Amino acid sequence: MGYTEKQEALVNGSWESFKQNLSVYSVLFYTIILEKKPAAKDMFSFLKDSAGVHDSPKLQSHAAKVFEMVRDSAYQLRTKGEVVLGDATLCSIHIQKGVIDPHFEVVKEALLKTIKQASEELSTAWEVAYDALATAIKKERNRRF
Ligand code: HEM
Ligand code: ISQ
Repeated sequence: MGYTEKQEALVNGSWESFKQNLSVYSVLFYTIILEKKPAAKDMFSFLKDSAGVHDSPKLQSHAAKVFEMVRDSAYQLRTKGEVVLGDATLCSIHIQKGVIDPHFEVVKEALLKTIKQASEELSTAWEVAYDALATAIKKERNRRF
């Protein structure tokens, strides 16, 4: 079964809730990631030198970008049935930072938990969109190396 309009609407709805309280949810997102994988702290330039996770415009904009991309993947899945990466530099950044496959599961779990907090309802809509995007990123990486 393809990605439905209903699934896309669900993603857009919870994205709105997420955005309305971006400072809270972006801190929550990073906190869950670092709980799972404390070493990830040194990977992010804007976390490296701070003790713990603190709200900042940088933190918010980086976190928002990830959610925004998953939201865009939901749109792509509904309209053309696949996810095409728009930004080719994205893969280089992740390779350069040493991101490996298991990290995608950590980010996935944190993203789903954060969305659940923001919207109280969670279907597989976010999960399907995230997985399609993560697969596209990994595929592009494997194609290059
Ligand atoms: C950078 C998106 C998965 C670690 C970025 C950037 C984007 C992005 C848009 C560049 C600009 C920015 O940070 O705002 C995504 C998406 C992912 C994903 C959509 C999953 C589908 C991961 C994973 C890790 C990771 C699994 C591993 C922990 C990083 C790091 C940077 C980065 C360390 C550089 C941040 C910096 O210091 O500037 N990612 N990412 N990403 N990503 Fe990801
Ligand atoms: C992954 N890639 C880029 C930015 C991020 C911000 C928070 C958590 C994971 C991320």
